[in-house]
Amino acid sequence: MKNDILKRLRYSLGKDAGAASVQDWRMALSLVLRDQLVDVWLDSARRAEVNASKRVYYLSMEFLIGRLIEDMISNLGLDAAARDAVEALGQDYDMIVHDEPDAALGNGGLGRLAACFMDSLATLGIPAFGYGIRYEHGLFEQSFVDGAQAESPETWLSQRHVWEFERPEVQHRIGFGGHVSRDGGRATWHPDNMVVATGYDTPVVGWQGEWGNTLRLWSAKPVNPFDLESFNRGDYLAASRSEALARTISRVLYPDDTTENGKELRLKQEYFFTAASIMDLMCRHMEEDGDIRALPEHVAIQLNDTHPAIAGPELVRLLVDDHGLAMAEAITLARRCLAYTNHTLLPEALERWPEGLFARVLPRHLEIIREIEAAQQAEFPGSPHILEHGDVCMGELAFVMAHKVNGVSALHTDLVKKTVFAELHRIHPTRIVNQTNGITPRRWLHGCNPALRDLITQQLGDTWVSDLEQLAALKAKRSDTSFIQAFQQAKRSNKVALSNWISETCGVALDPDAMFDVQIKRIHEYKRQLMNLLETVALWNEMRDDPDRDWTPRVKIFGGKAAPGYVLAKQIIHLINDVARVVNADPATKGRLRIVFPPNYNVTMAERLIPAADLSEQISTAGKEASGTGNMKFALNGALTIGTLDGANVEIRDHVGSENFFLFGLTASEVVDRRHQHGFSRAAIEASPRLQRVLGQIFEGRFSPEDPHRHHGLIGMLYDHDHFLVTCDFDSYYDTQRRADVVFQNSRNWASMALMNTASMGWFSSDRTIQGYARDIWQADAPRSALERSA
Ligand code: F58
Repeated sequence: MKNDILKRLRYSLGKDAGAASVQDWRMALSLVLRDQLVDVWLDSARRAEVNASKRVYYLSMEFLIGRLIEDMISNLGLDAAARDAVEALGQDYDMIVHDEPDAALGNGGLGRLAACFMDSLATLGIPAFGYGIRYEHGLFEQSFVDGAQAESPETWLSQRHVWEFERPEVQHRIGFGGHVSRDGGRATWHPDNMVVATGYDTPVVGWQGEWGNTLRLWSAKPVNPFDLESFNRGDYLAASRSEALARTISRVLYPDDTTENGKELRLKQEYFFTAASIMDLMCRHMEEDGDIRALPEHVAIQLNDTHPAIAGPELVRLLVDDHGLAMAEAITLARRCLAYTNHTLLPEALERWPEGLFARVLPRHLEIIREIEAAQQAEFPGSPHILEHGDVCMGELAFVMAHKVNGVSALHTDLVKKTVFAELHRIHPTRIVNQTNGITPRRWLHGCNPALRDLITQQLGDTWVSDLEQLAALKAKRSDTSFIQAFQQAKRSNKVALSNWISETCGVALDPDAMFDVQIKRIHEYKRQLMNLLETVALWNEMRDDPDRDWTPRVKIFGGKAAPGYVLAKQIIHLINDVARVVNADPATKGRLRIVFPPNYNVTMAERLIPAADLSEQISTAGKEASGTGNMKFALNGALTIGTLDGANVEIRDHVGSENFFLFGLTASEVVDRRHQHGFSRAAIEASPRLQRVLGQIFEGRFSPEDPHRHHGLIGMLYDHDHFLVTCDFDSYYDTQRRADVVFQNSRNWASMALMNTASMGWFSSDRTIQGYARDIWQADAPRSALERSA
């Protein structure tokens, strides 16, 4: 390996060892690893073709993959070899693997889920392609300027992305706009604008390197590189206009996880990657099989939310306009290939496009949507409309064009049936199914938590990594003193490492024996970071009032980005930073309370924070968080959860036991009832002197003396429009936190509760989730050996 690295350094990067930077060493090592992936990857592709296997196509606007180097090393079982080789070359191994920038091609849970699914598909040996966009700029970088969020562009591609293979020969022309002509019954779309989608392939090799799938990301290029005539005239801007326009499509990840704005570009991005993917898989099918009517036997297309919902009309368009099928047959055939995952009930996040915009950008698709609508109404009169109030409703479109629709946790699926798709569910009672989310244990335990991984492997051997339910055997160790001590020791070493990192990056010293209480996720009103902060201020007050009490020392850790246009979320960030500044400077609570908010939360930061957490904050308003997946990562790594009965928290609590979970707050149905009570938030505030005091302090500028009015908007909102019931759940949350304080003081008992969490989380492996999709939705089997291994 050492020689291979030197060879790559010299012949692929053109450097000699004396002149190589950390980045050069990292790239040389990565290229050596990539070479080792290629054989299994190509072999897997060949086996899928020879066996005419059904392939899964996972269409997602987002793949939040983070760094790949450590995944690749450990999936290939090369941890020791890679370290030895790099050290033999006199280089710092940890520095080199930490040099890789995060591929942040996603906003949050939905994108990270797609990445976990790619890992599980490969580990289970299910032939699959992930299809998405190769954004030039991923999720923006966050910094804090005087406590306020500032955004700057992310530039992951400024260094070469070493894992990918550019495929200049894989190209599809994608049209926009124009008009539709008719010749007899046959329609032809004449777009007035074209771009080319070019594929870039990243191999995704599963655990122990037995199977490899492809993540194919599309980049937009112009049809003609530039306009030579304008160039020769000296008009250089005009010469490159078409190139700039084409490239805009894959330029930036849409950074808003609240509303669907930036309309036209976003719609074009969605159509761009969906059409390229559908054309790509159709070409593959026609080459391999040749019978278009056999498509559903060979193809399962999963739509990750409605973002690729245009896949339905696009598939129908190709079947009718290019392959000559009748409309009714095309719709039925397309439906047999398609399935749709819903990730949200929030009305503002359900996509609707103005018909006028659609007519302008995708005129033929709008006609086809009208036909789909007519067919649905003819068969099921009174069915909810796809075209409504001048909008194209993408949720209804995705539902009608899918043979299965799934929610992402038991509670969420139940609410999907009762709310957003109640009427469609009545008409199609077997279409909605549940597939509770999961997380890959390779990254979220084996990779990120070596201390705990080694302890578990000492006990169980290493087969748990691809069969996570084996962790249940650890339950027997809950009263085993020496095992519990080792378990505590693993957590403590992670907390020491995190403390060192926080001291370097934030300049705040932490006590590793304090309770590390962590809330990391996108900043959103429904996720209630604000409630966590109000509770922190209340705790600070009480510590100051009663300094002699035996307080449990706490470190409150926040992490997360706010969508740039989401004003309230940005105000919450500012308030957290303002409170942190005052509390951290207070000698009265020194050593007992600390607040840290490291900027630019991303996958890599999650990998540092999660193994070091004692308490996991999963405190969304019940009924609002579809599932959550961070909640699973924390529990798997031995944190206790403080949480509401929301999303997958419900199932986590069922698995780990109610005695090992700090439950508080209103239930989803109580939330609905409470909202109907006039003046509910003022009543809740009046009933809570503790909360009144905190709100008063913030309102008076106690934490922002330089700008005392800064947080008036937020506090006013709590009095008058507390849509997410922060005020109603506050007291119950505060009391539950104090109960957690008491439990934490008995560290042995806390550790055995934490162990019960780790030991009970096997079911939340994304391997289980993917097996559920394969069985209930895709009818796609893994080759025997992979299934046996995971059984
Ligand atoms: C998340 N959705 C859910 N959307 O909020 C979370 O509960 C769930 O666990 C996760 O999906 C996986 O199922 C989410 O992350 C987005 O980020 C969208 C990005 C594009 C705009 C609309 C929101």
